[in-house]
Amino acid sequence: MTVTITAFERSPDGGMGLARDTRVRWALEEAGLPYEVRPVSFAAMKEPAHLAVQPFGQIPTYEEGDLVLFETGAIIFHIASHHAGLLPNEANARARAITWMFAALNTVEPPILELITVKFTEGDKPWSKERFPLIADRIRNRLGQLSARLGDAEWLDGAFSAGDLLMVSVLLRTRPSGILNEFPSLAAYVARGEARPAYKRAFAAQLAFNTAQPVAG
Ligand SMILES: N[C@@H](CCC(=O)N[C@@H](CS)C(=O)NCC(=O)O)C(=O)O
Repeated sequence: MTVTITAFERSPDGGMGLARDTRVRWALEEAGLPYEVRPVSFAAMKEPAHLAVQPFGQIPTYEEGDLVLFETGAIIFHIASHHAGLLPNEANARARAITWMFAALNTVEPPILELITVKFTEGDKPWSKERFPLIADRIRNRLGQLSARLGDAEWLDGAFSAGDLLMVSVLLRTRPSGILNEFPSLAAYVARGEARPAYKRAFAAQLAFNTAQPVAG
């Protein structure tokens, strides 16, 4: 059955791979699933047709026959549940990998998103300069804890899993600020993720998409 995802018509990052369709593309590539991409403009994202699919007016979404999903965690969990390679079979190992999926989205990503918001959406506010270092320190705290847990392991818990896929995707968003490189073991962990052939295919696909000819009109 054909899988269709949505992505920004033009990602604000110009193809750096930081928009959330990249993590879904990566999971689909790891699972070996072909997919199509439906571009959505910022205006269309807030219109009824898209809101019927994504109630918060965001990308990405995932369509597979009658099934329509939103939220990258749920989409990647669905892909990982139906295809080999992203979640271990053994029940406890599987539960731990799912724990890391939640940790990536629920514990590590929130302060990273705050930094992006204060920089790009609230950058003109008088307090943003003071707030920025406070949030940066919150990210450093989380990354220090994560780095301590990872130690010199290759992945977070045994073999590469959807937990690593989400954690690497989230950590990539700290690279532009320079914070990722303050944690060499996490920078190396992210580089291992980026070196996976499935990630490379996903990155190349989103780059081609975001740097294609400008949309007319
Ligand atoms: N929790 C959602 C977040 C989705 C999200 O924030 N998507 C961004 C793109 S990466 C978006 O559509 N932003 C535009 C907007 O919110 O108006 C998920 O993981 O799918």
